[in-house]
Amino acid sequence: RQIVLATHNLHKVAEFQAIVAATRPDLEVIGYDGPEPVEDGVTFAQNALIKARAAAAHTGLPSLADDSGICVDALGGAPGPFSAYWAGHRKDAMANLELLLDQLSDIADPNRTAQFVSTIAIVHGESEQVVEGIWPGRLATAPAGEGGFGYDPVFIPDGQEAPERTVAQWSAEEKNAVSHRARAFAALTPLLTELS
Ligand code: ITT
Repeated sequence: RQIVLATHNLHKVAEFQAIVAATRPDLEVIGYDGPEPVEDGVTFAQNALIKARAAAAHTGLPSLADDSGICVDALGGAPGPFSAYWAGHRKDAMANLELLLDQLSDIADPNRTAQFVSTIAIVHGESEQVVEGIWPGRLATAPAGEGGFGYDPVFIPDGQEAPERTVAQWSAEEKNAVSHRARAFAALTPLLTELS
């Protein structure tokens, strides 16, 4: 069964393909290269639906979209849905995470808590559903690690044995087993049965 993944972020494509291969090998995730809609929602769910609807309308296939980001408690949940552009209009991951660390420079543990959030919308014909996955942790004081993308070098997931590592220091397999995206996909799985 083919399912379209409506994202232009190649890191998300790679992570979804790994998660789906491990949990739903009957599904074939295909990319979307059609027109990119204006993401003018102010919530993860609104933006995920905007992207999934555009791909479903263009392809006629069941379409998934992920809208995601990091929500920092000391910043009232920011950057949240604005994570990709936090330091300006150009998507610059290093500038984004440096700005975030600057904004938290006066905040010490235990007040550096944050969550990665992945909101997935699935649109299939008239049916629209939205699920969410949350990955709790806290912000490091300096970036570490080379793996992953976005804010991975500054996010330290909860529940690790010492020495704690940022997600960028984890393998892709470790991340894809427990990430916000994996949790959202797990929540989506019961809704996918009608597609098999
Ligand atoms: P699409 O809209 O085409 O899917 P995008 O990268 O613009 O791609 P979003 O608008 O959902 O996607 O922005 C998500 C941002 O949140 C992303 O650019 C990262 O900065 C951050 N982010 C999301 N998931 C992440 C993860 O697993 N690791 C690190 N940062 C992540």
